[in-house]
Amino acid sequence: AEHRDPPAMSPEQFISCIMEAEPPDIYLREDLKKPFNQSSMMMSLTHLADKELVLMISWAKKIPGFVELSLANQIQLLKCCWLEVLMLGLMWRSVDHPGKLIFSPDLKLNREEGSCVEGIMEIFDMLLSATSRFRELNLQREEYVCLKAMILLNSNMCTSVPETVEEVESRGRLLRLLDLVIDALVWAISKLGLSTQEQTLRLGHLTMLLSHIRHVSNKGMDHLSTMKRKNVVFVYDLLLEMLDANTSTSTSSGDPM
Ligand code: AOE
Repeated sequence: AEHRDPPAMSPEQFISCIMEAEPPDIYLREDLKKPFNQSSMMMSLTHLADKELVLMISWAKKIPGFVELSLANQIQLLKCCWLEVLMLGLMWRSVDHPGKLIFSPDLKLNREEGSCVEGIMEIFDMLLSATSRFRELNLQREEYVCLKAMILLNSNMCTSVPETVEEVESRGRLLRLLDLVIDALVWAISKLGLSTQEQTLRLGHLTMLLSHIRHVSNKGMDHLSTMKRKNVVFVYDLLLEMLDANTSTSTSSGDPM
């Protein structure tokens, strides 16, 4: 599977593949003891994110063409975008619940409940406003799955400098994969019965929202690092293990994070 080109598929086929790749809802199934305090809320959120990250790896592997990228490239992409992908998923789950963040069906928080974790309300507010923007735009499921794939595939576009021949080839495949996703988003928008001008504007508005999500993700990262979570290395090993499942020769590429 090493040197294959991105699959030749119609936007319709591509979208149906990534719709099927969507991870299921995650329940915490814990006795979520409200009222929360700083540590119980952070524990619940972290526990949720851990479960979601495992599913995110399976999700990525189901995106047509992703596993044909070099392993180093796959890892780099997931490392760059995991919080953005989690955040977009959160916004999608919350889009029909104004004022609430639906972390999971059994963990729904409003901004006031954020007051027990230092600095989290500011992040909640940014997440809530981006969610309102998606509500205003009446984001459709087909568009949502395209945007999420775009986040993954675009996440290291301006940071990675390919060095080996393999890396250059992998980057080429990545760029063609991004073209597929853009075509898919354009196709999804074209199904909505808008004028040509309105379709162009919608594409612009939706893609501009991605820069806000990157911004919120950076703020969230800053916040998380002040919360000093320690088992990042564990998750990195898990990531490598899960992506490298079919490759027996392990590449010892780079430092965790
Ligand atoms: C957003 C969406 C979501 O579904 C869950 C969560 C839970 C925590 C939330 C975050 C969110 C939104 C921003 C918040 C954050 C808590 C504080 C911050 C509110 O302000 C995120 C909890 C994250 C826990 C850290 C997990 C470690 C991840 C390490 C990743 C890694 O090492 N690698 C290599 C990437 C792995 C990719 C698969």
